[in-house]
Amino acid sequence: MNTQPTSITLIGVPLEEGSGRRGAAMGPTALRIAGVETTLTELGHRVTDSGDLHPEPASDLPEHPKAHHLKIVGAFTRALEERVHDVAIKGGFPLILGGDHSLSMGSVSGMARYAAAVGRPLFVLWLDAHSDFNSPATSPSGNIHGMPVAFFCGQAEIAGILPTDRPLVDPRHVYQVGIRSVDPHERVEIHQHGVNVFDMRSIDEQGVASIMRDILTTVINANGLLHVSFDVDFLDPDVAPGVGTTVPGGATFREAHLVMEMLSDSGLVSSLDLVELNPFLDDRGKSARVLVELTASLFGRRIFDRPTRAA
Ligand code: NNH
Ligand code: MN
Ligand code: MN
Ligand code: MN
Repeated sequence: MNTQPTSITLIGVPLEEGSGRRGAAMGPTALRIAGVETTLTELGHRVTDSGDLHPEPASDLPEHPKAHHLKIVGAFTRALEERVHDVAIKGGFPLILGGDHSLSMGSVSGMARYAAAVGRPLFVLWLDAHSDFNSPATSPSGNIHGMPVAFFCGQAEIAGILPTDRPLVDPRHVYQVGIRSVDPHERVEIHQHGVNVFDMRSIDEQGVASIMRDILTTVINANGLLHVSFDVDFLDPDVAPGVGTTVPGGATFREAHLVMEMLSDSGLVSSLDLVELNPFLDDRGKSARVLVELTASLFGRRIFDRPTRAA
């Protein structure tokens, strides 16, 4: 096991306006009730809960017919970018309690600024049923939670939320695992920009262990930082029903668990989003508990310790 005691800062992001339905704003509360802080403390980490962000809507941003609730999502993006960067630059690990997936425009941009400051490339592991590579021009829904990857790769400049000269993520440093719902334009875009996609068929054929080993080797060889963005719908709906956009045929509990254990062994993870949990749709806290369980594995909980092996 390779998990050093870590200074973790919890950042609650009660944002649901990016998702086109209500409920995800209760995500941070559900994750707290499911025991995220005590679970991590018991594993030996120092945990600080910095509370929830509550930014005022950004009055300088326009109403946008194809990017719904831009003033609210934009305000959260700016506030979270700043908070995540500040936690990382002080040596802390930002753990973001979402909130819908549009928040990753802020968290990943904040980590990209931090990575640029320390001179290391940022890699992103995107665990999701969806590619989230739409832009206002291509989105079938206008919901910004389908756009964050395109945004932090510089491919969806949504009306000046953040400066265009900010550090961007190289799309070839994005690894998407668990994908099974991609819109027609996204298909073209992710291919064109070189995003690495491991869809459910790859998981079936190769297994998550082989996929993760390859990804982690690439990050190690590049001396990279690794941001993990965990969308609840990565999991099969039977495992985690508490999400607005269930897609059948997702990752099993064991597959997700193994991903987290291998991430933990690698010691490469710099930051984590837990997103799209919708407690209103959940089954008696089941999905919130699963997320906390998986987070514990990422932070060193083991069934048995194993001799360390190279990734
Ligand atoms: N691709 C669809 C859209 O852009 C759905 C996105 N929904 C998600 N993404 N839950 O993870 O509207
Ligand atoms: Mn998503
Ligand atoms: Mn999704
Ligand atoms: Mn493009």
